[in-house]
Amino acid sequence: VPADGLTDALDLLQISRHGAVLHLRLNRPAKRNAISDALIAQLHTAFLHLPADVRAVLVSGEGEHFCAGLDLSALVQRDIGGAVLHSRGWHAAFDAVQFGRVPVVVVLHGAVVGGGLELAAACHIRVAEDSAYFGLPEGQRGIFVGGGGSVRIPRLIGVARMTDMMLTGRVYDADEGERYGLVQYRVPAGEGLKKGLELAQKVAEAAPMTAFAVMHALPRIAEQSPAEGLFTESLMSAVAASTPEAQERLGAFLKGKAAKVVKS
Ligand code: 1HE
Repeated sequence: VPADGLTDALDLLQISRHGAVLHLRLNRPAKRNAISDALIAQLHTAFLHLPADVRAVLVSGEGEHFCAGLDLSALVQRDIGGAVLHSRGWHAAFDAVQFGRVPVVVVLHGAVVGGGLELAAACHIRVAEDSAYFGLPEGQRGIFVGGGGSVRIPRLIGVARMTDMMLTGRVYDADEGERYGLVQYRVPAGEGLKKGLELAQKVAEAAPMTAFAVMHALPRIAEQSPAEGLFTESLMSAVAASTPEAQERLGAFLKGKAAKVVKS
């Protein structure tokens, strides 16, 4: 199915294809999908080697929980240099998720905690089932986020809410997650994969240059000054509009052959 014959080597991921969508399941349910060195390396590898015809990725977790975060057994007795490199390894893996070739939809259920929330924050569209809950137990464990959470999570919910989660151990439920912007979609228990796949299939139909612009330009423009952001926007919009695919889609609309925008 996927990643150029890598399936056997990626034994902590369950990988399947649904047309242009590649589905990656974290597959360590006995350890609540805790992210070990092997799992982070496999995630990184999978995202670096997506087959060329994949246009969207769906991520989910096997078992009762999406992900229990960092495999804490791996933290014990790591030296300072090793710990910095370990965190940088997570950054590289999650950058490959956020700034890869295709958008990523993630389906969340049960515990979405610590590094599990950091992984979710690196994805582009988050769907939460009713059972999902979000926590940053790093404070209780005497550690800090290391998988990009301090950069990505405040951009979703603000520094104040993340501070509260880390200092008091506050856990947000699926309702709060939706209200505060941790997830864009909320579905009943058991319906996450259906919704996630439906969304990933829609995403896979987006023109590749539009998907690229959304993934790569939008977050950068958000960090730029308004003047620089507007200029980047002009460049990106000219690049997108000049692709043959855009010309084809615009032509189809003008001939009355493309879908209109309708209320959902
Ligand atoms: C683990 C881990 C883990 C479970 N590392 N082994 N993350 C945390 O602090 C979350 C810690 N985990 C939990 O709070 C709970 O396990 C859950 C709420 C996620 C799930 O509870 P439950 O009752 O369904 O399962 P369990 O019985 O607690 O766990 C089942 C097994 O998974 C058990 O091992 P076993 O050998 O006794 O069967 C647990 O020890 C194991 N397990 N979670 C290692 N996290 C880059 S920096 C990121 C920093 C962080 O992510 S900090 C947050 C770490």
